[in-house]
Amino acid sequence: MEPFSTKGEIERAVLVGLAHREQPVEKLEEYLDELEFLATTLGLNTVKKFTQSLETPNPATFIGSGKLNEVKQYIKDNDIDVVVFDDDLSPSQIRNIEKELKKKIYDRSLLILDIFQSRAQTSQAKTQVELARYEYLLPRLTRMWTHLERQRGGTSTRGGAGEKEIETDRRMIRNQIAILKKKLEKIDKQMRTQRGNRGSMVRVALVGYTNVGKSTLMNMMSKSEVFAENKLFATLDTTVRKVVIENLPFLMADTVGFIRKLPHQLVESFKSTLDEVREADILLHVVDISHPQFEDQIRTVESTLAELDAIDKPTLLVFNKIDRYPEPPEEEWKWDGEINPALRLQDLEKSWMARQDHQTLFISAVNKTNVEEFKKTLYDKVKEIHSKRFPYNHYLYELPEDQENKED
Ligand SMILES: Nc1nc2c(ncn2[C@@H]2O[C@H](COP(=O)(O)OP(=O)(O)OP(=O)(O)O)[C@@H](O)[C@H]2O)c(=O)[nH]1
Ligand SMILES: [Mg+2]
Repeated sequence: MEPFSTKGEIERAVLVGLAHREQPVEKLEEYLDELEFLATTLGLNTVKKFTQSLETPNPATFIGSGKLNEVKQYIKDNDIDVVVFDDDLSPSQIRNIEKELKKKIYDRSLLILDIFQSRAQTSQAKTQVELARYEYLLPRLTRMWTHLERQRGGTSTRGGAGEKEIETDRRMIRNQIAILKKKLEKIDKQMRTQRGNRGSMVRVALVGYTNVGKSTLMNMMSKSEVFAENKLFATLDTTVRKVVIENLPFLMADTVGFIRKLPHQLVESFKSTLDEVREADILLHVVDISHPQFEDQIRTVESTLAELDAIDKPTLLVFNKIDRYPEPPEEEWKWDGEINPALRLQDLEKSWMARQDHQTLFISAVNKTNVEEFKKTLYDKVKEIHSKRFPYNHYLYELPEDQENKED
């Protein structure tokens, strides 16, 4: 299936975000910026962002009816194709909103699912995404959706689909889900065998929020050509490369990035891709320190790791993109009032290094700043595990200076 686009040209979108009890209004702008980045990644052109504050979301239409009317008027006047909500909508909310606006409705999960779908390369990734997308759509089938999907498949029913078509589609989707699950089981088995054949080399996995520079770091370490670009979810498939620092060989895996509110269907169906993370000996948690929300991103990654049962592994926290860190002007960091001063990079480094939970490193993968320090730290970590696992072949990782010491 193609991503959800029938027009064949860049579609115009409005975004809708809601502040409520669990989602403070101060965060809304940042969330919508990220949503716009997601929309751009899928090829949508964001024309306007609507926001509203409610105590709790409206159970019928998510936003209030006044706001919905405002959106309706705007999309009429401005030739809008798509309306994107920053939160997940319930099946009935989607139906009600769609009935009112008569446009394609995306919620955050569907947007992410469609991006994944447009980026999946291998049979495994394609199957995983398709399964997640069907699981997501099954309870949410609407007349509009059925109509659009059928148009894409060339079996359009003029004037929209009826209940009967929707029921047929439901049955078709249930069948597909069963087939896809079987197919995945088979692929998983092959992957397990492949991983088994790799022996007991130490395994390091790059993890982190999307677009932080995991693949760039992987390419730097292994001289491989993993695809890296300034878009969200450039990587979907796990790539594993053998890396050697000094004489010490180990395996390094680059995997899919995480994001706030990653649809749980995706986490579920990507579990086998994420086995590389679950089975890793060491995690390199890469952080984009130039991103204004990097601390939120760290928390998102940590809770996703917890969901994967991988939170307790030895972890190096690698702060990347220090070349882009926005240093605050002097009057801001010297501020000694009640509000926290903006931190300079050196202050930030100190405060993170003072924490005891993880070892931290500050690098720029693009400018190659502190890369030697990074390699040395990683080397020490890998060596620790390697020497326990292979107590008799310690010669493998001898550094030139170790040899010199021995000759003395
Ligand atoms: N300025 C700067 N940009 C960087 C650095 N490292 C990576 N980038 C850029 O950040 C963007 C994302 O890099 P990727 O390596 O694709 O990031 P990723 O974490 O693999 O992203 P996903 O696969 O989408 O999760 C690219 O445009 C890189 O060139 C860095 O140290 N400094
Ligand atoms: Mg990547």
